[in-house]
Amino acid sequence: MTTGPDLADVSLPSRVAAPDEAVGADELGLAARNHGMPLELLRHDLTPVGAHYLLTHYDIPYVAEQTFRLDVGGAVRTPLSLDLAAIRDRPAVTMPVTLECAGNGRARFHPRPVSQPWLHEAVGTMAWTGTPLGPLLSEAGIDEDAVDVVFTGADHGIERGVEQDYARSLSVKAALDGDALLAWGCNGVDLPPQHGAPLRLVVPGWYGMASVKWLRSIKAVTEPFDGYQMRAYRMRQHSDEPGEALTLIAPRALMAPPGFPDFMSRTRVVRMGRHELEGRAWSGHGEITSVEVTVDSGATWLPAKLDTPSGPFAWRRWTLPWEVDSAGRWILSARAVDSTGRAQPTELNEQHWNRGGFANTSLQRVEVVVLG
Ligand SMILES: Nc1nc2c(c(=O)[nH]1)N[C@H]1C(S)=C(S)[C@@H](COP(=O)(O)O)O[C@H]1N2
Ligand SMILES: [Mo]
Repeated sequence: MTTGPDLADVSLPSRVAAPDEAVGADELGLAARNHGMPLELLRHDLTPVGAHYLLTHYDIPYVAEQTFRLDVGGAVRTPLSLDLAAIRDRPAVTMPVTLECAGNGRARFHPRPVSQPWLHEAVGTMAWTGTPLGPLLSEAGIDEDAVDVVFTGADHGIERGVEQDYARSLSVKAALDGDALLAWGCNGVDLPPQHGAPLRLVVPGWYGMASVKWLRSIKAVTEPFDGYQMRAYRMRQHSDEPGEALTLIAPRALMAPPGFPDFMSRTRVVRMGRHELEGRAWSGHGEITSVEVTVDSGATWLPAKLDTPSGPFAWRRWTLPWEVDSAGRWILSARAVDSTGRAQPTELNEQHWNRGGFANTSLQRVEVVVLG
């Protein structure tokens, strides 16, 4: 960690926007780098590679495949240093995994925590190809007294005055027994640079911050890992409280916007007749067991039909026929419940605010004008 006079101007504390404060140029800059998935692509089971959302805290590092090594060390019996060929020679699996940024929905909080200003679109599902993490760690032989496994990326930056390599940890148990992959491919192609080439971690069911891109080192440690990114991703009301760590993804349903949009407002325009509403729902805690949809601004809720998901960590498609027989203006929305009973709010304007702007699963508001 480096702090000092040179970093004074970048050591600012996190900030919450004033009630009427517009998104600033710094937030716009982040939004332009870290694009979301256009919501109409919720119609696709797998998100096309270039349309999956992106979240990169610093720069996309240049990592040369020829000289790449993954170091596995720390509190292990047999430290390993593997090149890409050795990793790709290991048993491979391909599985669809829905990734969602913990900050998805942040810009819809009132007041708005100033950071990457996601509305709804920080989500995507790709078929990730890689080798399971657990067996590799077992071969290295994690020491009995190790508690966490730290994953470090090749990217480097400063956040609130703290200079760092991007690093996150999992407990030894989650790393050994979980479903995490060391992935080199997505949707049948090699990882592109922006998604972590040549190798990244993918932790199914967890918010995206756990899935470390440009992975260069895995280290078992005997003290709980307390790096910057572990302290940052916590639910807090005030900046001085410890807060609760973000882990698994909370349930959410989104609707592919029906009809056609107005260019600026994105308000939807729909003609009278029969439409099929559709979208996707997901949860890191368990299977989605119900999706309810409102077509009358929250007055009534109708059960949607659920398709079979393509895997235990992939979003689930839902559909609902919608017969439109009168002109008007409505808010449409959907709400998800999972097998653990976790659920989205029941009211259209209900929000559970926190200072980091995390896990905002307040309901989507799809504004629709029905033409007469
Ligand atoms: N090395 C590294 N890994 C990272 C990040 C990062 O900035 N650096 N961002 C994390 C966050 S916050 C998210 S939401 C996901 C996004 O993955 P994607 O850009 O492939 O969609 O990557 C995670 N892994
Ligand atoms: Mo994220």
